[in-house]
Amino acid sequence: MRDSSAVTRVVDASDGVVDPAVVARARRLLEEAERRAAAPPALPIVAVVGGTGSGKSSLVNALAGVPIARTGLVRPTTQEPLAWIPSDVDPVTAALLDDLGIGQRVSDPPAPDWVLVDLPDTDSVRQENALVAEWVIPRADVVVWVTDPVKYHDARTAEVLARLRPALGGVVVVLNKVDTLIGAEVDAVRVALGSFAADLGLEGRVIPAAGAPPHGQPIGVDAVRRAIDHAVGAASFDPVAHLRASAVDLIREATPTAAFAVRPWPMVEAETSVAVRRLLVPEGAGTALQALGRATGAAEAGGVAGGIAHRVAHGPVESARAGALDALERSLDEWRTDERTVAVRSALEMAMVDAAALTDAPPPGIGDRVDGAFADAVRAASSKLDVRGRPWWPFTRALGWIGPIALFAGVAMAVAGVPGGALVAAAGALVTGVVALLAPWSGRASATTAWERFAEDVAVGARSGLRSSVGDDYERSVGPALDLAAALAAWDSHPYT
Ligand SMILES: Nc1nc2c(ncn2[C@@H]2O[C@H](COP(=O)(O)OP(=O)(O)OP(=O)(O)O)[C@@H](O)[C@H]2O)c(=O)[nH]1
Ligand SMILES: [Mg+2]
Repeated sequence: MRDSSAVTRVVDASDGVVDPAVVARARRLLEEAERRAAAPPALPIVAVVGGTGSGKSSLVNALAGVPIARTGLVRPTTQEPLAWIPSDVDPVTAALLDDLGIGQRVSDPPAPDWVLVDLPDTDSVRQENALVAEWVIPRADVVVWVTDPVKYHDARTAEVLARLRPALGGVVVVLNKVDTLIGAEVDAVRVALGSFAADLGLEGRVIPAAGAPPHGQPIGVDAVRRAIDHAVGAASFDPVAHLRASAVDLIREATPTAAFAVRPWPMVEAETSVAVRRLLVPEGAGTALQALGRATGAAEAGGVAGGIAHRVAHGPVESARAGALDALERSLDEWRTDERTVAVRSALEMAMVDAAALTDAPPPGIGDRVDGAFADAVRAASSKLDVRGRPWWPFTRALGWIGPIALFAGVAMAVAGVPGGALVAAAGALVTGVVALLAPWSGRASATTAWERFAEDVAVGARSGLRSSVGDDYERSVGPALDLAAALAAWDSHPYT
């Protein structure tokens, strides 16, 4: 996706996340791109580049046929770019030359169907020259690299061209000043320069030329002109795409790495609430609640039968209840100091610090807010811990009394010789046994249901507590960074990097 909306989205999303100066530069590139997209210049721009003294200005003069550019012995000579233009240059091309900062223009004699720009050097001590050259080079349709037998292995220009290569359209390589070579040397240097250029990613033929030999006529000027014509025709370079891609590159480089690491709140929330649920719903508390349920069931659903059965199996009901309540409370309280609680809290705190770093906001203190959210969740869910009140308990409680009474009465009747005594005793024993088993079991089942509801409510409560106490701040802080990261991810990597 390399259209204007994708790049606009990136630049818009960078506001407030990356350095405003960078955003402003990116916006200027976009404006330039939009201007060029809306009104493409009619004429291709051909930029003449190279080290100082390689003979760029002299070659421009040779192409023009008359001296239009100043040449010289003093290095560097050219300090301002000069454009040789056709006489009927269109306003859009003229505006582009303004954008490129090329004020000097010569149209006498008129240039062919392209604009030839004589650039300052890329390698002299005057560093502004290289800046001017590097500004124009990636915006030109064709680049003519002029080098000579002495400095063709020009590291500085090579570095500039290699770096800008992805942004170059057509490239013409000229081996200038061949008049200083004799015979076979020309081919040897040309081959060496060709492979040096190929190593930089600049394919194509090397044109031997001499723009201003001290003796005799210029050499190879027509061949250079034809090579430029050919490169102009073949250039598939899209300056608009390049400008847009450069704007995205600027933003990407200036985006803090933390922006790519931030996670959306729902992800943080989901992880935190799983951890919180495990913390606030400890196994020990579940076991304690089941003991409490069993004792409560024995007493409340079992009458005397349940009480005796519980005493035999687990000791007195009252002390079992008191012990279970204590254990339950203890294990629910422990989360506050549990090291895992501390770990959850600091994980959240880290996420918030990362978020705050992106927006320069002070990191919010969240320890108390997290504790508060958890405590609220436990408090709200605690009513669900009630293990009493199965509807059939009054009935079984009655049976829990009737059974033992019938058992004793039956035994007494049998001893007294009353007929049917044994039957009554057997029925009493049966009822007593059933109630003694059923009552604690029912209490335990009731506790298990209560525990499940509690656990569910704690999870839901902790989640919504976290959202209201931490999540909104978090989302506010990381929102812009997430938007920018998403916009950058949606921007396909482009051919210029
Ligand atoms: N032997 C020889 N010398 C040349 C040729 N072309 C230019 N020169 C000389 O090289 C020197 C530099 O020429 P310029 O055209 O000013 O070089 P330039 O690349 O424009 O230099 P800057 O403007 O400083 O970047 C001058 O003294 C020219 O006379 C050539 O074909 N053969
Ligand atoms: Mg010059």
